[in-house]
Amino acid sequence: MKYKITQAQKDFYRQNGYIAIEDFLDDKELETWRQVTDDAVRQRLIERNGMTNQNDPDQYYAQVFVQCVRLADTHEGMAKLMLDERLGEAAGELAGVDGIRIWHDQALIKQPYGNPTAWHLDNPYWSFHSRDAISIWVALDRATLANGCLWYLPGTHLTARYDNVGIGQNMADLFRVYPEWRQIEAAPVPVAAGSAVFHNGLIAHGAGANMTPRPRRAMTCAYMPDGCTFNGQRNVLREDYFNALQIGDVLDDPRQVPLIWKRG
Ligand SMILES: O=C(O)CCC(=O)C(=O)O
Ligand SMILES: [Fe+2]
Repeated sequence: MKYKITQAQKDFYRQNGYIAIEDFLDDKELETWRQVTDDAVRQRLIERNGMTNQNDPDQYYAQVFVQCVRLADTHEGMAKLMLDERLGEAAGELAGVDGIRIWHDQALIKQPYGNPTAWHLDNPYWSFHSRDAISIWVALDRATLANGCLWYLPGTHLTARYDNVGIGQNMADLFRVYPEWRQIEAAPVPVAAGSAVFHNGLIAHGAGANMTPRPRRAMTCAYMPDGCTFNGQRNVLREDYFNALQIGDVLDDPRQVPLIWKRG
């Protein structure tokens, strides 16, 4: 795993809000991530009882991708992959924070001829607000312009706000709230299988349709800097924990938001 971050990578990330790290996983690790993700997704879809968008009445969104959230909660192999301190170190060094907690993992499988992923921001959905939240997106298949690689509006993390525009069917809905971003040239990030793309929780990003007859698989994880506080939104919080929280409380339950890395 190529988890050691260089100064040049930090500089690029801070300025643009994303960075691709080619060949982040070696061949053996990639094979493991593929197997574990396929197994965890298969299991989750059989359960059919939560944390997947495949039960949603919104048929458009169900065909953007198969989305399975917090697979590490129910799959031991996935928990082992996600709790890896090296992932936390890479995320923490890029973000420039002192500790990294898991917010949620998420498999995103864009199916053959799946719909595009409209422009959106991630952090406004979550139960904490932070300008330093960061996610990792690992390509389990080569991600290309043809099958729905990620696209970013570089630098938008610097001016984004926390109001949630939501993700709908229209690619351009985000620009109703951020008209000043309309003129920004979008940057596609095609990557080889096993590569990782990190992005800031406030950067505008999306993906094209999958115009191939093969799936575009990605395994991702969203991270919360240590010390973030509850903003009142439920998102993926367990019901009992959510009910016990007051706005402003530090989110530090080790089951809900495990700390995977702390600056030494
Ligand atoms: O995989 C995609 O199409 C979108 C990914 C995304 O929005 C994310 O990882 O936050
Ligand atoms: Fe996203």
